[in-house]
Amino acid sequence: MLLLPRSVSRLGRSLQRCCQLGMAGLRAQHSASAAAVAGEAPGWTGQESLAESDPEMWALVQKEKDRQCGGLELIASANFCSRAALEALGSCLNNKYSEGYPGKRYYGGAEVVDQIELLCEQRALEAFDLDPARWGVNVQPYSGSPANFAAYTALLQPHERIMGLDLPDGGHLTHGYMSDVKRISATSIFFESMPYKLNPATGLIDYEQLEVTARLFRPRIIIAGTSAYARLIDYARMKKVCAEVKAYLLADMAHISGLVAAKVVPSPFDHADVVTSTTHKTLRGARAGLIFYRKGLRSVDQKTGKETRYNLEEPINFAVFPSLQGGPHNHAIAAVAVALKQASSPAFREYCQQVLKNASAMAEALLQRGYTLVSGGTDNHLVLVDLRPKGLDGARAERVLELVSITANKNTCPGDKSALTPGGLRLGAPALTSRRFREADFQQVVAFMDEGIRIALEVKSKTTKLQDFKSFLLSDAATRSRLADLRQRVEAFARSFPMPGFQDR
Ligand code: DSN
Repeated sequence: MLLLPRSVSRLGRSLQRCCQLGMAGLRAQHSASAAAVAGEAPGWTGQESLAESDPEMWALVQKEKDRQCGGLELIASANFCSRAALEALGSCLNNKYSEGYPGKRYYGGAEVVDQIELLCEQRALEAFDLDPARWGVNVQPYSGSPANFAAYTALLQPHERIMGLDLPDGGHLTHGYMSDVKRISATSIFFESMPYKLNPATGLIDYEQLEVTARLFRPRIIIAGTSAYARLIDYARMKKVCAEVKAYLLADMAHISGLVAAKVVPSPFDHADVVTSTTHKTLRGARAGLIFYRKGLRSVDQKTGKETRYNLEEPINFAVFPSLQGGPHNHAIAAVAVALKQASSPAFREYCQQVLKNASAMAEALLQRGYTLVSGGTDNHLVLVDLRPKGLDGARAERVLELVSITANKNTCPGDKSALTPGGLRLGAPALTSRRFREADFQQVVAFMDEGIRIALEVKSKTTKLQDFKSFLLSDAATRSRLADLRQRVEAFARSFPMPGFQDR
């Protein structure tokens, strides 16, 4: 499947490039090639391919590509970006500095990147069916964590209060995570955070507790967003709490933004004041972040009739640049624009429908094999398996699966004490669905996983600590042979599916 560098195809590619460069380029290329043929050190032209310029790095990229093709990617936040978006990402747009915003830059020569950024903004609003009179968007955040920090910086004074789902309950670091002994995320260092939790009995967000805590804590922002939660969020209920305590509702839809664009899950835009997202998870674009903000009327006082208008656009734009970031990554903005165009297509909607069907098929297959799922199932793109009833933990399962080319991640379940050996395993359907896996294929994926978990259980019964377990996997001949056999079958299966992106990178 992989293209190996061959001098013939290299020459062909060089010639093709020369044709595109015109006569001056052709001459420069010819002298560089002639020097190479004569064995002289060629001058730097910057037109050498990665394979020519840095074979060591090229080989590592090939190795990673091969790993991705031969593996079953089940990290719930992962996806495979399209070739079209990757072309924009790897383009000359990388070269352009353009601090500021379209029409208001600190550098000249920004006329094209202005058009690119405006196109990206337009496509972002269109992808989520937003009226430009009611919503605006900043497309410059480098990724999701900077987007969240910028949103808080815009809306809050230092040490004002936020509430988000606790990280061990399926929230995110940037929703104010702190441990019992340390403020971990900058969002808990520079702001005061109070978590809300899952109800351990149901595995669902404990909205009652959230309401009680919000009345006591009086946060300025409540965050509706998750990274390891298999159910839908009740945005209307959270908005009601926000209205009562006069907080903003910020929805971090990073995990589900593709599903929202495809309208296969409820939209946070119906209720939130601010919506943040990454662009590379279910949205399947390049890695970047977005901040959507409301414009226009915010509320009308019931007694006095006094109108309050949103004032989010200027503070959010100012927080992103110049407060927190420098030059926008124009190559990423262009690649996100490409992905947003794709996300508005009927084909993308079909993809997202299939993501939900596949996640559901995975949940069903796991239940049939006797696994316990947090919340009992899934309504979105992921499932959270609670391995504790099987007598296993996520760390051991993750390691065994990794050795058989199945990529998943350990995850805390409600009530877990250790983040290093938590009880759960998070499994997502978006990436493999981009490789055209369907429900029956996910049943096979679960069968492979189940084989791996059985090996993990046997090895656990013969070892003590996690480190012994890991060493045994690599040293015991019989176990190694079982792992090799399973890995070979997993990889043969995985390689039979197509892969988005470039063929060789
Ligand atoms: N790393 C992402 C995830 O796995 O959910 C969150 O940022």
